[in-house]
Amino acid sequence: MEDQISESVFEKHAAEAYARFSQAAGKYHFTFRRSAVTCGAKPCMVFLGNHSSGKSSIINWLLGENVQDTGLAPTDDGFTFIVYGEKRDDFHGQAALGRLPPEFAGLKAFGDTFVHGLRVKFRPIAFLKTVTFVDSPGMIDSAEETVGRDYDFEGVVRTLAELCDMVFYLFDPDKPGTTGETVNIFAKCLSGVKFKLRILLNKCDGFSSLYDFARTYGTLCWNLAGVLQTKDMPKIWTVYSGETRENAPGSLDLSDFNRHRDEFVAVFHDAAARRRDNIVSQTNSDFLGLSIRMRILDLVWRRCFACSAAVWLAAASAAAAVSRAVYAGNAAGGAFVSVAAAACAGLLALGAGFLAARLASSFVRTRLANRIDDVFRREYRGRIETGTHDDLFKTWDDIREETVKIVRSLPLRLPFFGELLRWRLEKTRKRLDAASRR
Ligand SMILES: Nc1nc2c(ncn2[C@@H]2O[C@H](COP(=O)(O)OP(=O)(O)O)[C@@H](O)[C@H]2O)c(=O)[nH]1
Ligand SMILES: [Mg+2]
Repeated sequence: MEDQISESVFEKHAAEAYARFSQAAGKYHFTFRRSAVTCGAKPCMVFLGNHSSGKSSIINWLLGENVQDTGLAPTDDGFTFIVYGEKRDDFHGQAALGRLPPEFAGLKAFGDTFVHGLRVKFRPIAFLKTVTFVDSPGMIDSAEETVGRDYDFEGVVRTLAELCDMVFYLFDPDKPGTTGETVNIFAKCLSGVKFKLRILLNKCDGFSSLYDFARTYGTLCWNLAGVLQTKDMPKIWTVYSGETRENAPGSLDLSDFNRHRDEFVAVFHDAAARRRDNIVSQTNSDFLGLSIRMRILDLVWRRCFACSAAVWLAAASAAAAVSRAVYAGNAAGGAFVSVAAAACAGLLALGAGFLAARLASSFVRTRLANRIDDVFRREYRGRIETGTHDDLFKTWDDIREETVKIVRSLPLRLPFFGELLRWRLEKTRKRLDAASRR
């Protein structure tokens, strides 16, 4: 009970923080990875993998009911949310969109084709009181076929991976390779959220011999090594769905797989704790990222402002001097001629000043973009020297590339009191940190 209260206090703080800083994030061209936190929402698990890798079957098995259609032929063309409801009800398309858990409301941005394939199924299954499942359509085996999707499939997977609390990625012995869309998904969509990823080698009940299993497991590891850029080999859960079976005559002994499968099921028991961990780490990296982005862009803006102001000042003095000289030079032509000539010369000098200020500002921005790591290190020198930099470098790595692009070319219309905003952000970060430890 106490846990629940502290959890909801933390979620409340996190939700408020996201709402309070969403406008500032927009100004600093920063996209939050988790754009909203819904207090009291259930942990959510998404299942990805080739079609017929057994995603729907494993969900049915976990729920103890055939909620999803299964079969060798592709049975799904869209994503299905399976949610707890007192009454069983199925919703498709637009109707489903309105019934998504609130944190997923942003999915509508993926367009009509995506929404058309969307389903929300309400089921009165006790297990669903603690967790929500998302079943996905299968990946496409060859990279060329990905163009066949009428919506941004990778974008949807990326968003789901960020919002869900666990990502299960299934392989089956028929396709232990990581080809086509699978490669893209691993490389693009799951970077930064690999800590949520659980790799499952499914259908382990189908191996006919130890040799058969070793060959498949080896192939999967070999293929994963190419796409998962980690030094350590990730854990691969060997599972199968359906009734627990003992070894059938002539096939592989299943007792080890059964043990492994129990471990896999146990993961769902601490789903709530996992959600909390995810929100803590995501809010931490979101707000630290925003704080770094603000600090760097504020500095760039200040430098540009100072440089442009200096150029303007010089241009204004030059304009005044030129006007005075032209006025004196044309004194013989009468007052009107000399004033007009002086004004023209002054305006020309100011125009040149305007151009020079713009050039100077763009020069400053290019220079800072080229030395962005030095800028970052100088700004955070204190924290780096004292060793109190926690996730500073990792967060900087995540936002560095985009920051360089912004510094180089995007318009900077920053709030005038950036320092004050950053001070408030830091205060909020500390408050969130304290709430997460409670
Ligand atoms: N032997 C075996 N077959 C499975 C297992 N899981 C799924 N299947 C079969 O694989 C096929 C595809 O399963 P499905 O759940 O529809 O895959 P999905 O496309 O990933 O949702 C079906 O014919 C299932 O009966 C499993 O654990 N063991
Ligand atoms: Mg399926």
